[in-house]
Amino acid sequence: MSLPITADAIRSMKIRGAGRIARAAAAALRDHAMALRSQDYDNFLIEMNRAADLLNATRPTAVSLPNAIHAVMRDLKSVTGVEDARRIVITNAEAFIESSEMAVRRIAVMGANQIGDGDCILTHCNSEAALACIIEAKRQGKEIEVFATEVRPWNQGRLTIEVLNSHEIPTHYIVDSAVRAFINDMDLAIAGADAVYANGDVINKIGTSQIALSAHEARTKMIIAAETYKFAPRTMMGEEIRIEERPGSEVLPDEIADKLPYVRVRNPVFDLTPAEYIDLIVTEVGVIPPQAAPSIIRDHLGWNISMFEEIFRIGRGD
Ligand code: RUB
Repeated sequence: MSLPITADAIRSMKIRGAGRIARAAAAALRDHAMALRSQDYDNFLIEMNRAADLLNATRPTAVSLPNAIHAVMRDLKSVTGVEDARRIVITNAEAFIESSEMAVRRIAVMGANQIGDGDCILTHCNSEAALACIIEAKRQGKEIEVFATEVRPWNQGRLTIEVLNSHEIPTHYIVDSAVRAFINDMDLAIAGADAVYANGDVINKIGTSQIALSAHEARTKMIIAAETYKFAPRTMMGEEIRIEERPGSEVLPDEIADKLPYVRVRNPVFDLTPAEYIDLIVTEVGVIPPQAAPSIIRDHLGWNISMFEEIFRIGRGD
Protein backbone atom coordinates (compact mmCIF):
# COMPACT_ATOMS: atom_id res chain seq x y z
CA MET A 1 0.00 0.00 0.00
CA SER A 2 1.44 3.39 -0.94
CA LEU A 3 2.20 6.02 1.68
CA PRO A 4 -0.78 8.34 0.99
CA ILE A 5 -3.17 5.37 0.79
CA THR A 6 -1.94 4.00 4.12
CA ALA A 7 -2.14 7.45 5.74
CA ASP A 8 -5.67 7.86 4.45
CA ALA A 9 -6.69 4.36 5.60
CA ILE A 10 -5.43 5.09 9.14
CA ARG A 11 -7.10 8.52 9.24
CA SER A 12 -10.44 7.12 8.04
CA MET A 13 -10.15 4.07 10.35
CA LYS A 14 -10.08 1.50 7.54
CA ILE A 15 -6.93 0.44 9.35
CA ARG A 16 -7.57 0.72 13.07
CA GLY A 17 -6.42 -0.66 16.41
CA ALA A 18 -3.09 0.49 17.84
CA GLY A 19 -1.08 -2.58 16.84
CA ARG A 20 -2.37 -2.71 13.26
CA ILE A 21 -1.83 1.04 12.86
CA ALA A 22 1.78 0.65 14.01
CA ARG A 23 2.51 -2.23 11.63
CA ALA A 24 0.82 -0.46 8.71
CA ALA A 25 2.94 2.66 9.33
CA ALA A 26 6.14 0.60 9.49
CA ALA A 27 5.24 -1.17 6.24
CA ALA A 28 4.39 2.14 4.54
CA LEU A 29 7.77 3.64 5.53
CA ARG A 30 9.56 0.54 4.26
CA ASP A 31 7.72 0.63 0.92
CA HIS A 32 8.29 4.37 0.62
CA ALA A 33 12.05 3.93 1.21
CA MET A 34 12.11 1.20 -1.45
CA ALA A 35 10.26 3.40 -3.95
CA LEU A 36 12.27 6.61 -3.46
CA ARG A 37 14.49 7.27 -6.47
CA SER A 38 16.69 9.98 -4.97
CA GLN A 39 20.41 9.19 -4.86
CA ASP A 40 21.09 12.15 -2.59
CA TYR A 41 21.29 11.23 1.11
CA ASP A 42 20.00 14.58 2.43
CA ASN A 43 17.11 14.46 0.02
CA PHE A 44 16.32 10.88 1.03
CA LEU A 45 16.25 11.95 4.70
CA ILE A 46 13.95 14.89 3.93
CA GLU A 47 11.56 12.61 2.02
CA MET A 48 11.55 9.99 4.78
CA ASN A 49 10.95 12.61 7.48
CA ARG A 50 8.10 14.02 5.42
CA ALA A 51 6.60 10.52 5.18
CA ALA A 52 6.99 10.03 8.94
CA ASP A 53 5.26 13.37 9.62
CA LEU A 54 2.38 12.46 7.30
CA LEU A 55 1.80 9.15 9.09
CA ASN A 56 2.26 10.67 12.54
CA ALA A 57 -0.46 13.22 11.88
CA THR A 58 -3.12 10.66 10.94
CA ARG A 59 -4.35 9.85 14.45
CA PRO A 60 -3.12 11.57 17.59
CA THR A 61 -3.68 9.13 20.47
CA ALA A 62 -2.22 5.69 19.74
CA VAL A 63 1.40 5.96 20.91
CA SER A 64 2.14 2.81 18.96
CA LEU A 65 2.25 5.05 15.87
CA PRO A 66 5.11 7.40 16.87
CA ASN A 67 6.88 4.50 18.61
CA ALA A 68 6.73 2.42 15.40
CA ILE A 69 7.93 5.37 13.33
CA HIS A 70 10.81 5.94 15.75
CA ALA A 71 11.72 2.24 15.62
CA VAL A 72 11.88 2.36 11.81
CA MET A 73 13.68 5.70 11.46
CA ARG A 74 16.25 5.33 14.25
CA ASP A 75 19.92 4.98 13.27
CA LEU A 76 19.26 6.80 9.97
CA LYS A 77 21.64 9.59 10.94
CA SER A 78 24.44 7.10 11.65
CA VAL A 79 25.01 6.53 7.92
CA THR A 80 25.83 8.88 5.07
CA GLY A 81 24.79 7.00 1.94
CA VAL A 82 21.33 6.53 0.45
CA GLU A 83 21.66 2.77 0.03
CA ASP A 84 22.72 2.27 3.66
CA ALA A 85 19.86 4.49 4.81
CA ARG A 86 17.37 2.59 2.66
CA ARG A 87 18.64 -0.72 4.04
CA ILE A 88 18.26 0.56 7.62
CA VAL A 89 14.64 1.58 7.04
CA ILE A 90 13.77 -1.77 5.43
CA THR A 91 15.55 -3.82 8.13
CA ASN A 92 14.07 -1.79 11.00
CA ALA A 93 10.54 -1.90 9.54
CA GLU A 94 10.63 -5.65 9.02
CA ALA A 95 12.09 -6.21 12.50
CA PHE A 96 9.35 -4.03 14.01
CA ILE A 97 6.54 -5.85 12.20
CA GLU A 98 7.92 -9.25 13.18
CA SER A 99 8.47 -8.30 16.82
CA SER A 100 4.99 -6.76 16.99
CA GLU A 101 3.41 -10.01 15.77
CA MET A 102 5.58 -12.01 18.16
CA ALA A 103 4.56 -9.69 21.03
CA VAL A 104 0.88 -10.48 20.45
CA ARG A 105 1.65 -14.23 20.50
CA ARG A 106 3.54 -13.90 23.81
CA ILE A 107 0.82 -11.74 25.34
CA ALA A 108 -1.72 -14.37 24.31
CA VAL A 109 0.05 -17.05 26.36
CA MET A 110 0.62 -14.86 29.43
CA GLY A 111 -2.86 -13.39 29.26
CA ALA A 112 -4.42 -16.84 28.97
CA ASN A 113 -2.75 -17.68 32.30
CA GLN A 114 -5.00 -15.06 33.86
CA ILE A 115 -8.11 -16.80 32.53
CA GLY A 116 -9.48 -19.78 34.44
CA ASP A 117 -11.60 -22.71 33.31
CA GLY A 118 -15.26 -21.66 33.46
CA ASP A 119 -14.48 -17.92 33.45
CA CYS A 120 -16.80 -15.28 32.11
CA ILE A 121 -14.83 -12.45 30.48
CA LEU A 122 -15.88 -8.95 29.51
CA THR A 123 -14.07 -7.29 26.63
CA HIS A 124 -14.40 -3.87 25.04
CA CYS A 125 -13.70 -2.58 21.53
CA ASN A 126 -11.70 -4.75 19.16
CA SER A 127 -8.25 -5.31 20.57
CA GLU A 128 -6.02 -7.81 18.84
CA ALA A 129 -3.94 -8.23 22.02
CA ALA A 130 -6.94 -8.71 24.33
CA LEU A 131 -8.64 -11.12 21.92
CA ALA A 132 -5.43 -13.12 21.53
CA CYS A 133 -5.52 -13.90 25.28
CA ILE A 134 -9.15 -15.06 25.09
CA ILE A 135 -8.53 -17.18 21.97
CA GLU A 136 -5.46 -18.77 23.56
CA ALA A 137 -7.46 -19.65 26.69
CA LYS A 138 -10.02 -21.37 24.48
CA ARG A 139 -7.25 -23.14 22.53
CA GLN A 140 -5.93 -24.50 25.84
CA GLY A 141 -9.31 -26.15 26.35
CA LYS A 142 -10.73 -23.76 28.93
CA GLU A 143 -14.51 -23.43 28.93
CA ILE A 144 -15.06 -19.69 28.68
CA GLU A 145 -17.81 -17.26 27.87
CA VAL A 146 -17.38 -13.69 26.68
CA PHE A 147 -19.45 -10.54 26.97
CA ALA A 148 -18.53 -8.10 24.18
CA THR A 149 -19.69 -4.50 24.09
CA GLU A 150 -21.15 -2.81 21.03
CA VAL A 151 -18.67 0.14 21.07
CA ARG A 152 -20.60 3.10 19.80
CA PRO A 153 -20.29 4.91 17.47
CA TRP A 154 -18.06 2.75 15.25
CA ASN A 155 -19.38 -0.63 16.46
CA GLN A 156 -15.97 -2.26 16.69
CA GLY A 157 -17.75 -4.82 18.90
CA ARG A 158 -19.15 -6.37 15.72
CA LEU A 159 -15.62 -7.19 14.58
CA THR A 160 -14.98 -8.71 17.99
CA ILE A 161 -18.05 -10.95 17.97
CA GLU A 162 -17.15 -12.17 14.47
CA VAL A 163 -13.69 -13.17 15.71
CA LEU A 164 -15.08 -14.84 18.84
CA ASN A 165 -17.73 -16.63 16.82
CA SER A 166 -15.14 -17.92 14.35
CA HIS A 167 -13.34 -19.50 17.32
CA GLU A 168 -16.61 -21.02 18.56
CA ILE A 169 -16.44 -19.06 21.81
CA PRO A 170 -19.89 -18.56 23.38
CA THR A 171 -20.43 -14.81 23.32
CA HIS A 172 -23.01 -12.30 24.55
CA TYR A 173 -23.23 -9.01 22.66
CA ILE A 174 -24.31 -6.08 24.84
CA VAL A 175 -24.78 -2.34 24.47
CA ASP A 176 -22.09 -0.25 26.13
CA SER A 177 -24.43 0.96 28.85
CA ALA A 178 -25.21 -2.63 29.97
CA VAL A 179 -21.73 -3.21 31.42
CA ARG A 180 -22.67 -2.42 35.02
CA ALA A 181 -25.75 -4.63 34.79
CA PHE A 182 -23.53 -7.63 34.01
CA ILE A 183 -20.25 -6.85 35.75
CA ASN A 184 -21.06 -8.93 38.84
CA ASP A 185 -21.32 -12.01 36.61
CA MET A 186 -17.80 -11.46 35.22
CA ASP A 187 -14.61 -13.08 36.47
CA LEU A 188 -12.44 -10.56 34.67
CA ALA A 189 -12.49 -7.74 32.17
CA ILE A 190 -9.79 -7.49 29.53
CA ALA A 191 -9.11 -4.66 27.11
CA GLY A 192 -6.27 -3.36 24.96
CA ALA A 193 -4.42 -0.05 25.07
CA ASP A 194 -3.65 2.80 22.75
CA ALA A 195 -1.21 4.30 25.20
CA VAL A 196 0.17 3.58 28.65
CA TYR A 197 1.42 6.52 30.71
CA ALA A 198 4.60 6.33 32.78
CA ASN A 199 2.40 6.36 35.89
CA GLY A 200 0.46 3.30 34.64
CA ASP A 201 -2.69 5.13 33.53
CA VAL A 202 -4.06 3.59 30.34
CA ILE A 203 -5.72 5.21 27.36
CA ASN A 204 -8.05 2.96 25.41
CA LYS A 205 -11.38 3.08 23.58
CA ILE A 206 -13.96 5.41 25.10
CA GLY A 207 -15.88 3.52 27.77
CA THR A 208 -12.89 1.56 29.07
CA SER A 209 -12.66 3.75 32.18
CA GLN A 210 -16.35 3.15 32.99
CA ILE A 211 -15.76 -0.57 32.68
CA ALA A 212 -12.69 -0.36 34.93
CA LEU A 213 -14.63 1.63 37.51
CA SER A 214 -17.50 -0.88 37.48
CA ALA A 215 -15.01 -3.75 37.70
CA HIS A 216 -13.26 -2.10 40.63
CA GLU A 217 -16.54 -1.63 42.47
CA ALA A 218 -17.54 -5.25 41.77
CA ARG A 219 -14.06 -6.59 42.74
CA THR A 220 -13.72 -7.95 39.21
CA LYS A 221 -10.16 -8.13 37.89
CA MET A 222 -9.35 -5.53 35.20
CA ILE A 223 -6.56 -6.53 32.84
CA ILE A 224 -4.94 -4.58 30.03
CA ALA A 225 -3.15 -6.39 27.20
CA ALA A 226 -0.51 -4.08 25.76
CA GLU A 227 2.67 -4.54 23.79
CA THR A 228 5.64 -2.55 25.14
CA TYR A 229 5.46 -0.15 22.19
CA LYS A 230 2.10 1.09 23.51
CA PHE A 231 3.96 2.66 26.46
CA ALA A 232 4.54 6.38 26.06
CA PRO A 233 8.15 7.46 26.74
CA ARG A 234 7.44 11.19 26.62
CA THR A 235 5.00 10.92 29.52
CA MET A 236 8.16 10.35 31.63
CA MET A 237 8.69 14.10 31.13
CA GLY A 238 5.10 14.91 32.04
CA GLU A 239 3.83 15.20 28.47
CA GLU A 240 0.12 14.62 28.00
CA ILE A 241 -1.38 12.42 25.30
CA ARG A 242 -4.07 14.06 23.22
CA ILE A 243 -7.40 12.26 23.18
CA GLU A 244 -8.73 12.24 19.63
CA GLU A 245 -12.16 13.77 19.15
CA ARG A 246 -13.84 12.84 15.89
CA PRO A 247 -16.72 14.53 14.04
CA GLY A 248 -20.10 14.61 15.77
CA SER A 249 -21.68 13.26 12.57
CA GLU A 250 -20.28 9.84 13.54
CA VAL A 251 -22.71 9.91 16.49
CA LEU A 252 -25.68 11.92 15.19
CA PRO A 253 -26.39 12.33 11.44
CA ASP A 254 -26.05 15.89 10.16
CA GLU A 255 -29.69 15.98 8.99
CA ILE A 256 -30.81 15.54 12.63
CA ALA A 257 -28.08 17.70 14.18
CA ASP A 258 -28.81 20.54 11.74
CA LYS A 259 -32.32 20.83 13.23
CA LEU A 260 -30.93 21.13 16.78
CA PRO A 261 -28.92 24.34 16.83
CA TYR A 262 -28.47 24.26 20.62
CA VAL A 263 -27.05 20.76 20.64
CA ARG A 264 -23.37 20.04 20.20
CA VAL A 265 -22.35 16.41 19.84
CA ARG A 266 -19.12 15.42 21.60
CA ASN A 267 -17.27 12.41 20.25
CA PRO A 268 -14.06 11.64 22.18
CA VAL A 269 -12.69 8.39 20.84
CA PHE A 270 -10.63 7.29 23.85
CA ASP A 271 -10.56 7.80 27.59
CA LEU A 272 -8.06 7.49 30.41
CA THR A 273 -8.32 4.77 33.03
CA PRO A 274 -6.36 5.63 36.18
CA ALA A 275 -3.77 3.02 37.17
CA GLU A 276 -5.58 2.39 40.47
CA TYR A 277 -8.43 0.72 38.57
CA ILE A 278 -6.14 -1.65 36.67
CA ASP A 279 -4.94 -4.87 38.27
CA LEU A 280 -2.38 -6.00 35.70
CA ILE A 281 -0.90 -5.10 32.36
CA VAL A 282 0.06 -8.10 30.23
CA THR A 283 3.03 -7.22 28.01
CA GLU A 284 5.23 -9.47 25.87
CA VAL A 285 7.99 -9.14 28.48
CA GLY A 286 5.85 -10.13 31.43
CA VAL A 287 2.75 -9.43 33.46
CA ILE A 288 3.28 -6.23 35.43
CA PRO A 289 1.38 -4.03 37.84
CA PRO A 290 0.64 -0.66 36.17
CA GLN A 291 3.09 0.99 38.58
CA ALA A 292 5.94 -0.84 36.80
CA ALA A 293 5.35 1.14 33.59
CA PRO A 294 8.54 3.26 34.01
CA SER A 295 10.72 0.15 33.92
CA ILE A 296 9.11 -0.91 30.62
CA ILE A 297 9.83 2.52 29.17
CA ARG A 298 13.43 2.49 30.43
CA ASP A 299 14.34 -1.12 29.73
CA HIS A 300 12.36 -1.89 26.57
CA LEU A 301 11.94 1.41 24.77
CA GLY A 302 15.49 2.57 25.45
CA TRP A 303 14.36 5.81 27.07
CA ASN A 304 17.10 6.88 29.45
CA ILE A 305 18.30 9.88 31.41
CA SER A 306 20.72 11.00 28.68
CA MET A 307 17.70 11.68 26.46
CA PHE A 308 16.26 13.91 29.16
CA GLU A 309 19.58 15.75 29.40
CA GLU A 310 19.61 16.25 25.64
CA ILE A 311 16.09 17.69 25.77
CA PHE A 312 16.94 19.95 28.73
CA ARG A 313 20.04 21.21 26.90
CA ILE A 314 17.90 22.10 23.91
CA GLY A 315 15.39 23.71 26.27
CA ARG A 316 18.11 25.92 27.78
CA GLY A 317 19.33 26.82 24.30
CA ASP A 318 22.90 25.55 25.01
C1 RUB B 1 -9.06 0.71 19.06
C2 RUB B 1 -8.85 0.46 20.50
C3 RUB B 1 -8.13 -0.80 20.88
C4 RUB B 1 -6.63 -0.48 21.04
C5 RUB B 1 -5.79 -1.74 21.21
O1 RUB B 1 -9.63 1.98 18.80
O2 RUB B 1 -9.18 1.25 21.36
O3 RUB B 1 -8.60 -1.30 22.09
O4 RUB B 1 -6.17 0.21 19.90
O5 RUB B 1 -5.96 -2.54 20.07
P1 RUB B 1 -9.92 2.39 17.27
P2 RUB B 1 -4.86 -3.62 19.64
O6 RUB B 1 -10.88 1.40 16.73
O7 RUB B 1 -10.48 3.78 17.39
O8 RUB B 1 -8.60 2.38 16.56
O9 RUB B 1 -4.72 -4.55 20.81
O10 RUB B 1 -5.48 -4.28 18.43
O11 RUB B 1 -3.60 -2.92 19.32
